[in-house]
Amino acid sequence: MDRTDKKKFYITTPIYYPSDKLHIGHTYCTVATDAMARYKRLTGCDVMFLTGTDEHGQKIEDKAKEAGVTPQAFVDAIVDGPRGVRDLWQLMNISNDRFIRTTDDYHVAAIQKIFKAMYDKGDIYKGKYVGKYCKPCESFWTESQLKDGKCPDCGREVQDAEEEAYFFRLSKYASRVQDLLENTDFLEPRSRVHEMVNNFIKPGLEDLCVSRTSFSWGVPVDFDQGHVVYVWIDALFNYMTALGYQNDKYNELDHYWPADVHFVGKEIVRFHSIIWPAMLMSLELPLPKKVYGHGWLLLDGGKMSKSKGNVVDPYLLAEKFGVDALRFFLLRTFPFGSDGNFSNELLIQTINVDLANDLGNLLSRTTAMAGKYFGGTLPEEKLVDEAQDAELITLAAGLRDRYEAQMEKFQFQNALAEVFKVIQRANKYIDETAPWVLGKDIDANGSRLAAVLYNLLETTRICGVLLTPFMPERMEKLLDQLGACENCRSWAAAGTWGSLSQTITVTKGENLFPRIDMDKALEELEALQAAAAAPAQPEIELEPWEEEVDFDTFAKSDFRVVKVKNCEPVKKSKKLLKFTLDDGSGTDRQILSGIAMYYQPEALLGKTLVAIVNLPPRKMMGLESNGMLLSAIHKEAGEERLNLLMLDDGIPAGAKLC
Ligand code: ME8
Repeated sequence: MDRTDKKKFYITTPIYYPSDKLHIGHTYCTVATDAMARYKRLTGCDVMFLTGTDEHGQKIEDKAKEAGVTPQAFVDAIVDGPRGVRDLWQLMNISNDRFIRTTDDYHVAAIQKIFKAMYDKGDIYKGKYVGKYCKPCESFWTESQLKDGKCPDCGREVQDAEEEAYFFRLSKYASRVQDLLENTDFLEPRSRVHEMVNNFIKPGLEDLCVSRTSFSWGVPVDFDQGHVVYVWIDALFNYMTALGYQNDKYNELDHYWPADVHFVGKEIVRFHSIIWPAMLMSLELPLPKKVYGHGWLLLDGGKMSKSKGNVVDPYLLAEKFGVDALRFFLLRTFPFGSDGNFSNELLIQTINVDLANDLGNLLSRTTAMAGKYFGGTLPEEKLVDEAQDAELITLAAGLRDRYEAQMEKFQFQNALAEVFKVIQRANKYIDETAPWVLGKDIDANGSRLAAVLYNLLETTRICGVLLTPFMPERMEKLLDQLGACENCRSWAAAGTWGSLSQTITVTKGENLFPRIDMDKALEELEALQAAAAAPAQPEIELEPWEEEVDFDTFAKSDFRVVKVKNCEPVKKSKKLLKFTLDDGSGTDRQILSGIAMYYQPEALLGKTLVAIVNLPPRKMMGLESNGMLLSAIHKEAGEERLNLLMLDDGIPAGAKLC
């Protein structure tokens, strides 16, 4: 079938903020989106599944500064580095079709055009943002950011201040947004509508501040230097730039937009259900069909967060219990629209009860009996016993429709409950039919035994197909063990009893869901979590030692204290920074240094550094460099680290090092 003949389905996750490594709460939303995308593909839809990372903003800038690296290097490590965001999604078998980073060039350029379009329309205007200012830190704060009324960074007194900023006319769209929320199914679950309307719209929507000048890590407003675009405008439009809106990188906007659903956590529903539609209304663009606000995974009743130190590492859990078991647990246990309490005990219990006991036993008992009594291949002849078989067959034959009804409402937990009702009924059917008794006299009871085993295999197949979006890798193995043909794995076959060949050959394979010893596993997990929480000892690699030189040669090197008067990137160079230095001689000294990956130029202004000043001048990128700044270099966990030598600011420029 051609792509255009299929029903399209565009689904997104929030794009993650790479200020820290992701935890199990982030994994929850992405796994849910993945299950939905896989389900839609199974039903025959043409799916676009987008995820990515939201990489701008003050928090990232601050964290990068703390880590002594540029914001770009900081986010690169969390997104693309080992055990980063991309690695996690690969491990979790996430089938996203696209991954967007808001630092991607095409996205940045598109955001500038979008900002300008709203400005040209008159929906973005320049005004004054009133807040608090900390002079020593040169930082602008809002009232709510203050700590006990003081600067949250240094704890000193702050003063009233104003900052020039751009505003979006959110107020203009208040009644249209209210109408959208109250009179359509745009936002679900319904309880979130009341929260939005009562808490945010009814008290009066104020215009939204959409640019900042107090930090620089963001998309620059290209018609007003010094302003960067508010991170939420930058972030929300990812859903459209990733399809080609205002850029040439992709060309799928007409095909996939509007999105069928945005899955988002409950704390960001406000941005998605008020600000996002208002901006789309401003640009006269079609609105997404739905925003679904899911609940949080809680630990001990509180939201997980790195700052609380109670992060649950998805890597650890997936490696210990298996990716599919973890995926299944997340969606089987917690109702998607509400909060749920995560615990390791609950995870192990779910694996043992649902997967090892119910599903695992059904599969292993059935395939083992088919092997034992028929050498793996069922005979053609079957003896049907209506009275005994009808209930199981009716239940299994109607499962796909009941499952579909729940999946269409994003009720993963209920869809899985439907599947497990059938699995439990099948296990009861084994007890009722007692195949091991029939097997004692194959000549007399062989055709009845064949019918019983067929009913069990067929039930397991239907359940296996419908569980595939949740456990793609394990279910493929399960269907292989059943000998299910390609056609038997389709959506159509999931709704058709009797799709499995009457003379099917099964193979008893590996135990797909081994039982877990709760006490032992909890103990091991605790040890692993403690080891992971302990600060890792990074592997340090040093440069090779140099050969000996005589003292006179060394003494000829003239090392001087220098002060940074100016520092800026060299155009068209990714590596070089151009320094204007006070070396105490009364004439400025220019030095070029290949450290742009490690430092932001403005962070070095006024710093006291060390330079060797009697090297012959060198030309780089057409500019002259007179000397070299000294820095310490080493490798940490395979990555190059560089630290400029910085001295006490009390030492005067020109002082000689000896
Ligand atoms: O909000 N349980 O990014 P983010 C369930 N960049 N979900 C959780 C969770 C938990 N314990 N903790 C976090 C952002 N999440 C923005 C999104 S979209 C245009 C921009 C969810 O990395 C959270 O609710 O802070 C959110 O939906 C998602 O993880 C990303 O959070």
